[in-house]
Amino acid sequence: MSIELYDLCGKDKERRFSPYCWRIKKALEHKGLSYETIAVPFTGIAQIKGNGQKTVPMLCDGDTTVTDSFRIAEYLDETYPNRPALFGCESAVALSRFVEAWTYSALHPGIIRMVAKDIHDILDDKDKAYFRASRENSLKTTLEDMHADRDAHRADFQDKLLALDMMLRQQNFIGGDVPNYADFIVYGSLKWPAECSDYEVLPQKPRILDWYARLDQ
Ligand SMILES: N[C@@H](CCC(=O)N[C@@H](CS)C(=O)NCC(=O)O)C(=O)O
Repeated sequence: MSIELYDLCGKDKERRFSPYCWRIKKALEHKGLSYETIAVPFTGIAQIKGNGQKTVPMLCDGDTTVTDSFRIAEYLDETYPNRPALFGCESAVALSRFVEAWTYSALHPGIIRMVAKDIHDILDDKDKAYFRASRENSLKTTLEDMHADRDAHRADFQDKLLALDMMLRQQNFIGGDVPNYADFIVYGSLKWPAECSDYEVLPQKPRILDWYARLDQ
């Protein structure tokens, strides 16, 4: 039985925009594992297998169910050690945890403010109501106000990518010569706005654009 991945979707079930789910889709492809995705809207997550799940991705591999993207990546390396590594050693796991925390704290605040209104607009009516209420409550502003300020949010966000640009002067991937899970973390978060919005968030910096294009295949 092939691996199943529960993947967030919009009103159009082919619209897949979750940064955490993209990390795992890249991880599965890197390991050469075949999988199928099951589309789930925000308000369907709690009903997955009737277990009150709070977030996606959720991966089912035979009788094993794993949640949380980082934990899923660790599971894939532990379970399929003879396939290309996502980490390869304990220090890569530890460094990837830093990359996960940096991505969440430095990149996600800008991304959500640039595209929250666009995410809302691609959801079905039930998800729209849930998304507006939950995000306006957590971000303490309206979707429309964030949208109106998005050029300013983009300038701040692009400044945060300087570290990636500087690193790419030395090497092709965060993983070195080949990508590892840390690349998929950052890539997944940049794929998020690309899949839910037409707004161009990436800076016109060739090293970053080339790195993204190498991963976006
Ligand atoms: N730490 C979790 C975070 C997953 C997460 O936040 N997923 C979002 C989708 S991008 C979600 O399911 N949100 C549910 C909600 O907002 O109700 C992971 O790495 O898997």
